Amino acid sequence: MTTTRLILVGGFLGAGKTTLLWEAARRITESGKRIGLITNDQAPELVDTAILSRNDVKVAEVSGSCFCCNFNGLIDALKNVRDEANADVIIAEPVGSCTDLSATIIQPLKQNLRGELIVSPLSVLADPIRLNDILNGETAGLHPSAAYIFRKQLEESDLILISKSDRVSPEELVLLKEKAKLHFPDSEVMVVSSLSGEGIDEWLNEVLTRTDAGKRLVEVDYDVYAEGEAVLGWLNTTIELSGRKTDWDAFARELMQNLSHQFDSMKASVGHVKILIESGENYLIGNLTGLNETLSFRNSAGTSSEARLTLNARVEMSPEALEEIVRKTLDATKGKNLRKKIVALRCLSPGRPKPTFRFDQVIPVF
Ligand SMILES: Nc1nc2c(ncn2[C@@H]2O[C@H](COP(=O)(O)OP(=O)(O)O)[C@@H](O)[C@H]2O)c(=O)[nH]1
Ligand SMILES: [Mg+2]
Repeated sequence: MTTTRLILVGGFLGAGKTTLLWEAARRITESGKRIGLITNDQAPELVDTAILSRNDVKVAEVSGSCFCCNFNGLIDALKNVRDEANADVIIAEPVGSCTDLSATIIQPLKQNLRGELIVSPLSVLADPIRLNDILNGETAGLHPSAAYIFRKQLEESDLILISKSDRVSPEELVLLKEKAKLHFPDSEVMVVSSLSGEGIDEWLNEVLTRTDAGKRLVEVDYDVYAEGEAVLGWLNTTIELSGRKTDWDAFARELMQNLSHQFDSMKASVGHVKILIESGENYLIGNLTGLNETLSFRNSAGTSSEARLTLNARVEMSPEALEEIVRKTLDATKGKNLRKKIVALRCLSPGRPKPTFRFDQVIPVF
């Protein structure tokens, strides 16, 4: 069996992980290497998997549990991607509310797949606006226990990647980088933008050559961690839309605006709300990663009489309340003659994390 390299890209919900996976996959493929991707969620019907699969690379999904609580699912996915795509490099994106990856994933992988898998330094992405707030001792609009997870992710990282650098001025970035280094002196800090391309090759150069993964373990209070996850309602749904010709981009905007206004008016903190509307070859992605001002759209699903909507929402409220809001908003969103057939819907609040393994020492790499 040849040695495959695994790059884990962590970071809080909405940090830009999936966008970076897409961009990295493109660049690695261009360089002549074969790549596979692994997504992860508490439930199936994942927008990320659907988006990444459009990139013509092999994508495996570990759903129903995070990597650390379903370590064997991660191993199966790794083997599946490696064998089917004959992958030189695999990039895996853990659930955004997950932490303690060094102790629960990286050390067990280093021990159990020695000789088969080279693990790259743990990269953790952080949205610059949220990061700045966290470094200032605030909670970035999150529940304090969710903000604790955000900080723990950074603390255990080998590489902190300040993402979306195109959204911040160069002067602010310099300050932010310095501040991040002061707070997390054991991690290296880099700056990337999947949009402008800044820093991506530099980061790839690090993670494609280095082997110092999971250099340290951090203490994690699992009661706080569990609360940080449990405050989020989690909803994944796929809906078939059909009827009269509909402008799907207008439909998407109305749906996301309505959802966003409701969450804002309830002061419900948004981890991430993401939609994908696919109509034939055309598709549109909508993203909300906080207050209404964070709402953004990419591409176009055009106008047609049929489309498929996948919606993932992680919002601070009970799953029941989240489901009611999503159902009502969908009903109220334009296209009265539009049929909306729910083909899958899962709504939950993540249970207490119970990792398959938790190592208490760093496994050396020879
Ligand atoms: N401006 C900008 N936005 C980005 C960048 N990377 C991701 N985003 C946006 O951030 C939001 C969350 O991205 P996503 O990759 O889904 O984050 P994830 O939840 O960490 O996987 C989306 O609206 C993306 O379009 C970037 O480099 N620049
Ligand atoms: Mg993602």
